[in-house]
Amino acid sequence: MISNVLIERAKKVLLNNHQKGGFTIPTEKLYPFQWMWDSGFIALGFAHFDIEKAKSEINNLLSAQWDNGFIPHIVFHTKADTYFPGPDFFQSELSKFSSKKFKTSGITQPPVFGFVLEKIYQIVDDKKDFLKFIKTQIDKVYFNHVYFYENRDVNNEGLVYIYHNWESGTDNSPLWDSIWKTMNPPDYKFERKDTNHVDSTQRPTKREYDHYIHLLEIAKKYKYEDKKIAEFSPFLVLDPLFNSILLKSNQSLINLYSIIGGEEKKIEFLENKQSLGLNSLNKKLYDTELGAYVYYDLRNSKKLKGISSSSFSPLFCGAPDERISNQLKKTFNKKFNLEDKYICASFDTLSENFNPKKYWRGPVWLNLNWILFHGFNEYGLVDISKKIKKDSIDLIENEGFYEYFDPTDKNDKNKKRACGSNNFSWTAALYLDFFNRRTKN
Ligand code: 2M8
Repeated sequence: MISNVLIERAKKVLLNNHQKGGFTIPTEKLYPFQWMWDSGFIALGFAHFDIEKAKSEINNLLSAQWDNGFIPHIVFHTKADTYFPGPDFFQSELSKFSSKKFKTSGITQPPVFGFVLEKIYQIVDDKKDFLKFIKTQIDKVYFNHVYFYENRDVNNEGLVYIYHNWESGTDNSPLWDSIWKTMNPPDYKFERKDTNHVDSTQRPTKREYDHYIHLLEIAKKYKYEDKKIAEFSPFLVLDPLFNSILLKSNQSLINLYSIIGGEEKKIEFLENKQSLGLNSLNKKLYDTELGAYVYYDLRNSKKLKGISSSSFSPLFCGAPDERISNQLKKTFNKKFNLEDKYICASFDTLSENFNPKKYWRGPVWLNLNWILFHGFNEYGLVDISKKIKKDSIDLIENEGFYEYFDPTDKNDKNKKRACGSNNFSWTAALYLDFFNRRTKN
């Protein structure tokens, strides 16, 4: 299909998912509220054709920030009964810090807003106007980073934990399986809504959901208090993707504060965390044996040995030195950059746990592709970054703006690879951004 037509369609997907209140849902029915990291990518997409919508997207999400700096992963601006768990389950009001303005969830997601503000600043024509907007938002993002370092960096090593698989954004990664084995949650009674909207074989199982719900019950029992969660949650993980995004956003905040001027104290705080965090990422999460970054299970004091698309995300924040980046390239080529597969499967394609159609256990996701594209590109590994961009665009042009895609049998032109929900906002948004960018060479 001609790209101009696709560009118009991508804009239409975003505009159709945009709501009256000035925020955008990821997709109809399956995700009927505003989601945190989705919003960041959506704002970037809007910035290519409607900067006011990009601004209101960011402003709406950040205005649900809690009094302690925490930013929730879902903001329930409006009512909808097509999603579980909703506001009545999360009960954000249990926390003394929660937003008084909106009902929200009580877990977070990867902190994308620092780098999103900077990327948008780089692409807009009217930089003066956008800088004015940045000045109204940047302290909220900074406050959020301070929240992370003060509450979730239990070893003072510049790495912050997540306490729920939904905080990772890579919800049912096979890497959580070993943590589920340490838990034995009740067989909860609840009504799943997601499987009414998409093929249930492409979603997590009921037993997996029992674990997800159980972790939330524990957090609610302790009124979402970070100290208690750190003490009692069976899920306490250092995630290379989450931390790379935080570090990338730190750097963006430093860059933007330098442009604004007069913010030396904040810059100093961020720079300290930056050098600590980059160092720890390499020391604690890089696994020499696997030649890739891995997750670290703080509760059980061990690495979660396995390779996923997140394993290469530290390229995005500039953590790897030359030795590590060379090794990452080799590992990537061996397991993900293959003749018969689209890049980038979300899990090790050579593993027995790889499942090409099941959510975060194998399919290609556009937001991870976008992060990896920038990571490899920044390291000058343009043969890979160009391929990521091409595969991303090809998948969308052949299949549509789906949530995720089956990467297998690349040469089979008749294979149906579209998975999950159609008309998915971040797929459309990142198509627009991919289309407008060039690789280095
Ligand atoms: C998916 O996660 C939600 C929970 O947050 C769900 O399955 O109900 C994930 O893909 C997540 O990364 C994404 O932000 C969210 C909305 O698109 O959907």
